[in-house]
Amino acid sequence: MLNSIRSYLTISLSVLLFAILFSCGSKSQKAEAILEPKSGSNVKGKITFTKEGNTMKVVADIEGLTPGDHGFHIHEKGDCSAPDGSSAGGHFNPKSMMHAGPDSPERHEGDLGNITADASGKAHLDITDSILTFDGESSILGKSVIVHEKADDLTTQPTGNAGGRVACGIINLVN
Ligand SMILES: [Cu+2]
Ligand SMILES: [Zn+2]
Repeated sequence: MLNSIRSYLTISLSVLLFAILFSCGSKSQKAEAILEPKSGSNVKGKITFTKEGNTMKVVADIEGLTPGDHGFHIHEKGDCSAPDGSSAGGHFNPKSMMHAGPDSPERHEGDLGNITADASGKAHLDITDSILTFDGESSILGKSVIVHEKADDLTTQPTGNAGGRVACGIINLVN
């Protein structure tokens, strides 16, 4: 009698655990970074990262920029504390690649190219990326997004010569 109750409980618990694990695994994961101004700028904004199958959708809305192109990267440290954003370290590069543009198969994982501000200083970006991930050592979670003063030339090593850092935000999972 006691044995059958025990095995019934064991089976029930296993089914429950399996159900919990399965529902977590199948949920689409989303993260966001809220930008704070750096280097005396007025740049603000939000970036969302949504995992869709094997790709990552990246949507950014940023304001307070000078018109034109601004380097837009994920940097290796989730630390925006320095007034000039230098605490975020270099470009996120877990696979030791060269700096390049977002469409290059060999690039820093964090190389998202440029974001372009209009005459009013607003920039909108909506891209799908095949390299960014939330999994393992290449996960962008806990890293930071940096927006630069100048355009990323997609060539100069290892920074793209994008100048100072005008905004910084840490990437965190959201529901
Ligand atoms: Cu950068
Ligand atoms: Zn880079």
